[in-house]
Amino acid sequence: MALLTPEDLENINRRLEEADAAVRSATGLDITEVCKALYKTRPCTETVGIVPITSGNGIIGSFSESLLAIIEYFGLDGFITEMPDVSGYYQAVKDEANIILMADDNTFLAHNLENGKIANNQPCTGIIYAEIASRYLHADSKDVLALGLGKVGLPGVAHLVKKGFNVYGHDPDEKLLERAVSEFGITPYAPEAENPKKFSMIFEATPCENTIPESALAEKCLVSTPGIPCGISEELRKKYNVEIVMEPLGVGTASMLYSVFD
Ligand code: NAI
Ligand code: 1J1
Ligand code: MG
Repeated sequence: MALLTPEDLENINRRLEEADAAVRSATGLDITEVCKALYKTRPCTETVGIVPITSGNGIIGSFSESLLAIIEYFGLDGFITEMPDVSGYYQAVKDEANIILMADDNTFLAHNLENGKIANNQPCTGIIYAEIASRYLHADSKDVLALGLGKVGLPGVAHLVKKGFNVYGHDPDEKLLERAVSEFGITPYAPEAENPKKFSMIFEATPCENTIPESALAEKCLVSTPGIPCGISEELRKKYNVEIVMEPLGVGTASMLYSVFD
């Protein structure tokens, strides 16, 4: 699992503002409006308790602080517990958090203690980046390219298929590709084909660079990607006038929160 680093989280407020502007430019809606359209929920007076977790690779510098900045950016109240782990969870509940946010190396969850709803970051991230891709105002068809069919990518693909999009996908892991073909009916994408297809919407969810082949890029296409590092070079972005939505933590966290609201 590719873990965030403190460098990924530098200037989180500026990154969120840029992502909000990019989502608005691509879809006509901001991040909050996409979340509301996606989950048909709204925040009321929730207080979010953020519990630092020391297990595994331990506390990531500024992870909890970034989550607090993110929830405040989206207009919610919250606090970071003084103690980590079980003691922190106890404090969060005692201090009347309505929603708990906490992450170990494998699972980043949001748990709404009022209504029992629970969310996992990986599917919530895949679903919102896929939703953003699906709402591209300059789309030329219902064809979407999905690169990376793992824990984030596959739920995004499932969401696109459910919304009626034609999904073309690739993952070097043949088992994952086969599963996406058999379970969701996607079309394997072959970049080495003679007349490779071009896409106006690309959803990328890999931990690798240069995953997006030049031959797949339509002029002014949208790349919607949670993947860190970015799957497309600066050079190709400029050459094809690519619109890009990419942000390390806040967009996925907003998706988690709206998925556990009433
Ligand atoms: P994963 O390991 O489950 O899946 C990644 C998949 O990408 C793998 O199946 C791998 O075979 C595939 N892949 C590698 N190279 C490829 C290529 N050239 N073309 C197509 N597929 C390729 O990882 P997971 O959990 O799905 O995370 C994906 C990325 O998303 C990671 O970089 C992770 O850090 C990031 N992430 C970002 C979040 C955000 O809010 N921005 C939230 C959660 C994860
Ligand atoms: C670990 C988070 C690891 C990631 C979204 O409490 C702490 O400081 C640590 N235990 C947090 N997960 O890096 C995922 C979450 C993007 N990557
Ligand atoms: Mg995000």
